[in-house]
Amino acid sequence: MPIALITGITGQDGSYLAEQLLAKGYTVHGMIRRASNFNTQRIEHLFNDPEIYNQRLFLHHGDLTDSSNLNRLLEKIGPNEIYNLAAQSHVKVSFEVPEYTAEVDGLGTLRFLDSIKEVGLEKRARFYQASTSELFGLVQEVPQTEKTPFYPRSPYGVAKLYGYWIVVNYRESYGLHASNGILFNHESPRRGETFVTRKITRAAGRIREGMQEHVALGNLGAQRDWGYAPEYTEMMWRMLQQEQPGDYVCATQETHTVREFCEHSFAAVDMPLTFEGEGENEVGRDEKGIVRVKVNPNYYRPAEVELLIGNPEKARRELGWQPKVTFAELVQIMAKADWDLAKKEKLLAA
Ligand code: NAP
Ligand code: F7E
Repeated sequence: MPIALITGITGQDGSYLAEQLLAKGYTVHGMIRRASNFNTQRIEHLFNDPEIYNQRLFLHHGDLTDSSNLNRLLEKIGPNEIYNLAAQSHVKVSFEVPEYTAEVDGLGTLRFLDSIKEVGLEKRARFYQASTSELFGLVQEVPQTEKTPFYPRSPYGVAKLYGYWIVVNYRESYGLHASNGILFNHESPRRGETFVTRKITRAAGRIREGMQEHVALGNLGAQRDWGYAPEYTEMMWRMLQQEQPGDYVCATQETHTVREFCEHSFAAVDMPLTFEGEGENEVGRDEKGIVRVKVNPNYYRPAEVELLIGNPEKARRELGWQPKVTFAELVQIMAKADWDLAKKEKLLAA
C-alpha cells in the first residue's frame, strides 16, 4: 500500500486529503506543529478511530523551518507521495509577518525538496506543492491559465512564487516528480474563520440566532473564483498519479464578489440583505432595515488582488478533473453548517 506524507494535515485541505487517501487504502503520515492548545480538531474523527490512528494514520511533530526534522521524518517514513500543504496561508497576515511567511512558504519548500534529495528519495517520492492563484495577483490576463505571467501582490504571493519556481527547478535539475497545483480559492465548513467566506457564514448563522449584531468586512468588491475544497484535494491526488509531473490550474472559471457571497449567505439563513452606499459607507441591511454588514477599512490590504478567475482546461483535459459544486451550492453548504453550529452554541450557552 502506498505511503503518503502530508504537511499541514491539521489545516482545511490536509484534513480532507487525509480522509481521501485513507479511503483509498494509503498509510498516511501527517506533520503537526506543537501547540499549547489542541490543533487537531479537523482530524479528530480520524484521531479518535482506533482502527485508523496509529494503525494507518501516524502523526509526527515537525515544522517547515526545521531541516533536520524534515530529514529525519523522510528517512523514517520513506513516503511514495508527499503533499506539501503547510504554510502561513493568510494573505493579510503575511503583510504583518513577511519574513516568517517567506521562511515557511518559500524556503520551507526548498528545505523539503532538498531533504528529499539528501535522503535519496528522489526516485521514489512524488511531490505536490500547494501553489496558489495569488501568484497571478495583479492579473495580466483574464481568465488565468498555466501560461499567464505571475504578478504577486503580497509577501504571501511572493513567498509562494519562490516555492513555485524552486519546484520547477528541482524537477528540471534533478528529475524529481514534483508538481505545482495552482489552486484558486477553495472553501468548506472547515475553512479557517478569518478567511472571508467562513467569516461571513459564521456571522450569518450567529446573527440569525441573535448572537451577534453585524459583521465588519473589508473590500466588498473583491472578486474570487471560489470552489469546494474536497474537490480540490482530490485533484492533488490525481496530479501525483500522472506518469509525468506538471503544473495545473484548479478553478471553477466563475468569479463572484465578496458582496455576492454575503447576499447568498444571508439569504441561506432566511435574512435577505440589500446593499446601499459606497466604499467605507457601504452597508448591507436586512428586511427590517437593520445594518448587518459594515465596512471597516482595517480589513483592507496594503495591496489588493481585485479579480481572480481561472481556466482549468488543462486539468480537465489531462486529469479528467472538473468541479461539480457550484458557487450557490458552496455557499449553501457553508451557511447551513454554520447556522447549525450557531444553534448548538446557543443551546450550550442557555
Ligand atoms: P490552512 O487551513 O491555513 O492550513 C495550513 C496548515 O499548515 C495547518 O495545518 C498549519 O498548522 C500548517 N502550518 C503552518 N505553518 C507551519 C509550519 N511552519 N510548519 C509546519 N506546518 C505549518 O490552509 P489550507 O486552506 O488548508 O491550505 C493548504 C495549502 O494550500 C497552504 O499551503 C495554502 O497556502 C495553499 N492554498 C490554499 C488555498 C485555499 O483557498 N484554501 C488556495 C491556494 C493555495 P496549524 O494547524 O498548527 O496552524
Ligand atoms: O480574502 C476580501 C480580501 O482572506 C478574499 C488563502 O487561502 O486564497 C486565500 O487568500 C478576499 C480578499 O482569501 C475581508 O481583501 C473583504 O480580496 O478569504 P481571503 P485570499 O486573500 O484570497 C488564496 C488562493 C490562497 O492561496 C490563500 O492561502 O476577500 N475581504 N473583507 C476580506 N478578507 C478577509 N480575510 N477578511 C475580511 O474581513
